[in-house]
Amino acid sequence: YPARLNAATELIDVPVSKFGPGRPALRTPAGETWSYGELLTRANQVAQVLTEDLGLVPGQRVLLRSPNNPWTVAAWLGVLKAGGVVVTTMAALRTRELTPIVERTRPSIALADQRFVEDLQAFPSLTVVSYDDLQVLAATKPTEFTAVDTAADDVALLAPTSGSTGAPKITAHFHRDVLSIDNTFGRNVLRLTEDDLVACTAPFAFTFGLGMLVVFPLRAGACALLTEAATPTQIADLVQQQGVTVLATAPTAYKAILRDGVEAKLGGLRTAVSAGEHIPQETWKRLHERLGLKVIDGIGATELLHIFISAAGDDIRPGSTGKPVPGYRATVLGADGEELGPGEPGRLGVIGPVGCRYLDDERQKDYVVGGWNVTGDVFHRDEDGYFHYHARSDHMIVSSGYNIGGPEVEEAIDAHPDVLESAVVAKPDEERGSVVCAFVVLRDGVRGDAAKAREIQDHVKRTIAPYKYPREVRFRTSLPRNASGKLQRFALRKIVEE
Ligand code: 3SK
Repeated sequence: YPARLNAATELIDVPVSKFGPGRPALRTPAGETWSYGELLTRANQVAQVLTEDLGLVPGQRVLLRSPNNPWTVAAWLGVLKAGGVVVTTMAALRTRELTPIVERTRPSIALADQRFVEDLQAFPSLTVVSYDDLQVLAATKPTEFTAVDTAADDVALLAPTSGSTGAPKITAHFHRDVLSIDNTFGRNVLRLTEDDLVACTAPFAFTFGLGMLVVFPLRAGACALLTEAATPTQIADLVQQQGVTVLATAPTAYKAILRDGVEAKLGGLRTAVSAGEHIPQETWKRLHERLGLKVIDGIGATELLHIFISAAGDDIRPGSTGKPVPGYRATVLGADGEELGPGEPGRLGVIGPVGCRYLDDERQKDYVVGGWNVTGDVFHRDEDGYFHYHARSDHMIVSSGYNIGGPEVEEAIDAHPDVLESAVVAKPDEERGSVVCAFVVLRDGVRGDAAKAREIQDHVKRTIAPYKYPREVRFRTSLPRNASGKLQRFALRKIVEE
């Protein structure tokens, strides 16, 4: 990348010249459409509101709080154009969860959808502007704005990540990082075209959503369908009604779509992407059998901004997550940081154009070890260089000296016809060190009693090595998930440790 680079110029000014101002850039289910030209105009006007009315100077941080909608994209680009730094937050967070983020990132301005202004009033250091007011102010501004001449390695984005304990870490990403995710995953794996309409259930505040709905579509001249929180069934309806060609969501949504028997509504998809969690093989296979779709699985991290191991089309090897995305290298590390050979499971290490930079955080030294970004996932690499997922490193259960990968047990439980979903954790046990404890959500109308627990245990013993079976089964009506839909396994661990 050139030394001077403003990511927003590359994401909107350049596409307007390349694809024309009239192409649709953003759509909403309510029928609103913003062209590339309109998005550029509004981003320019937001930049002027920030600099002229709110006194933003380059390097200052601007917190955004909103569900996915067109004004958030304009705000995102406007902040960057004005030389500011975007601080992303999930709309679902409340004052209590916003407090450590605001304290750590110290934004001076917040732009928020009017429905989400209230929780921000708790922070006297913030000038809070609602989108309603932003629109009024923006309408008075000229449509042109020359982006601030930022350096390629000026920080553009501060993205909080909750981590498994819930204590937020703030990842910092440069202007060049924002473009880099397109030059790696976007161009080489996803390959959007101008004809694509992309939908993604992840909020922009989760960098999976930012890439899928802002960075990749804008750079390809494609259109993004922006939806606020939607259930998997609503997503399937939208895909069908709106003619979505590319869907990106988490395995949980694909599982729920299959469970509800509405997968035929995804029939118009050209591409489907799964990230956020490992997709069980059973789910991948069923989508392939029923729709002919080869879902692109991917593992990414907020620390590395987006996906770094994945595969598409004929490169997909079912059961494996894929190979390092072009631009990245990956390895499997042993307990002492040594690189392990094929077939040996260990901690995943990744190096590429984007790496982890926590804002003032001791945990940096745990994440970047010997130059590798150590993501906290256990994988093995096969002879052909494909990476196979085992578990989060904190999701290996050691019982009587046996290493049991949690996801493997969950896949076995989920294959029981009465099970909707499950999550397993290690329960401390005097005799065995720990035992596998399963939290199981049953399908509607199925009774969770001791007989059903035994049936599930026997089913697991028949499906995988019997020593891996859950010695304890607890029935639940749902599993705890965070605002981006990730399972909060730490909440389950807390229950069994009490
Ligand atoms: O969790 C993931 O797999 C992920 C994917 C893309 C971007 C960011 C994340 C955390």
